[in-house]
Amino acid sequence: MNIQYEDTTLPGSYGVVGSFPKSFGYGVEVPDLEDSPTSADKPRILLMGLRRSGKSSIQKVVFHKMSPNETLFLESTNKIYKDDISGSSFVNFQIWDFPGQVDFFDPTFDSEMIFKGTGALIFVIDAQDDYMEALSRLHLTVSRAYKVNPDINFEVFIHKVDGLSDDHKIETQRDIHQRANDDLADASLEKVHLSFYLTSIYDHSIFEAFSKVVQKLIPQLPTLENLLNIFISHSGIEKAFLFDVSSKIYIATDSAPVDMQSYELCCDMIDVVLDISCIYGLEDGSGSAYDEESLAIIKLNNTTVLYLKEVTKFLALVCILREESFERKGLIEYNFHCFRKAIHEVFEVGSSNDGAAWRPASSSSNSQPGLKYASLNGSAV
Ligand SMILES: Nc1nc2c(ncn2[C@@H]2O[C@H](COP(=O)(O)OP(=O)(O)OP(=O)(O)O)[C@@H](O)[C@H]2O)c(=O)[nH]1
Ligand SMILES: [Mg+2]
Repeated sequence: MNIQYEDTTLPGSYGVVGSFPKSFGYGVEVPDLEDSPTSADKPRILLMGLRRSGKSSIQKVVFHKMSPNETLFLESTNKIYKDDISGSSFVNFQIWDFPGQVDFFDPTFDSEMIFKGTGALIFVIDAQDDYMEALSRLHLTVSRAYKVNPDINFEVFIHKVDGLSDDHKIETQRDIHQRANDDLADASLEKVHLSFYLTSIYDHSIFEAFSKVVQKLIPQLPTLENLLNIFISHSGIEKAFLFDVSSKIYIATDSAPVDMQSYELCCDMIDVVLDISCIYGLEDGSGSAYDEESLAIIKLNNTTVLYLKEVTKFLALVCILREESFERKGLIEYNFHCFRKAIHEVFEVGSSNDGAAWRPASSSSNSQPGLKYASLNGSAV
């Protein structure tokens, strides 16, 4: 098959991510010119898999707010669709959506060029279909890509699991995991690590899986996690997520385990805040629904409080806490102020004139900005 490239920069589409090198700029607005060095250098995530496995649907639902039902009308992809999502997202990466019928043996398929600058390769398997062919294609794809670039993160989305019972889901994941790793071992490629996720566009699982894929590509992740841990432990907060507002991907959370319900609550809160802000917050319909004044507190009827606050142009902190802890609102606000300052230090403001560009402040991703938080008993730590 003759591979062609389609490069589209949709208005309001996301900035894109790849393997984020230290020099990587976050959310920098760069014009996306075909084959320009900037465009080529952008780290990228590839979406591969058999025809109709759901690749384009994933990309449209996560990054273009398409509703899951609308994906029924998507046409089959016949060229590589390069989606540059800088401009409205914290993470500056590209997503390349491949046609299902890529022929690796076609001379026009330039695997060097495609896999060299790739941070993550997402292989989508339709779990509602017979997956044997998908497994052999997965093996072929991974071995090809690994040969060119052993640093790629290989991520397998066991997709469309909305049609499966819970037992069936677990069994399918176990079986796919086993077979895929056996195939790699048979080819003496046991060094290659595959990560598996159960996903569906009909719930939040696809956003959660994408969050984890993106997090692996952020060199500052340990620092962000530490900052969140310190922030929540001194503020009486149960769970905190640092969200990329436009995609609802969380780029970091504290180290307590994530349960789907908490994540869904926080995603829903972002929707509520943006919707209310769009309807009532924009003067004469202009401006942005999310800005430095964005702040929301929602009290649920089960003594839980949700708290959302702007951190940067693209990021928001969303926390879940008990009503009792919220009585110390001043303390939380003070600690948030410290947290926000620390995040700004981590992603030192870049040189772009609107202050939207973020760059890693130092090459040491574990360095902690020297900030003091107030603790619950009042002392600074
Ligand atoms: N039930 C279910 N259907 C899905 C899901 N994701 C995608 N689909 C459906 O799967 C069909 C194929 O989706 P596409 O996104 O076009 O698949 P693709 O992998 O891009 O296909 P090609 O471009 O031909 O390679 C569509 O009818 C989608 O509605 C899912 O999570 N659950
Ligand atoms: Mg497609």
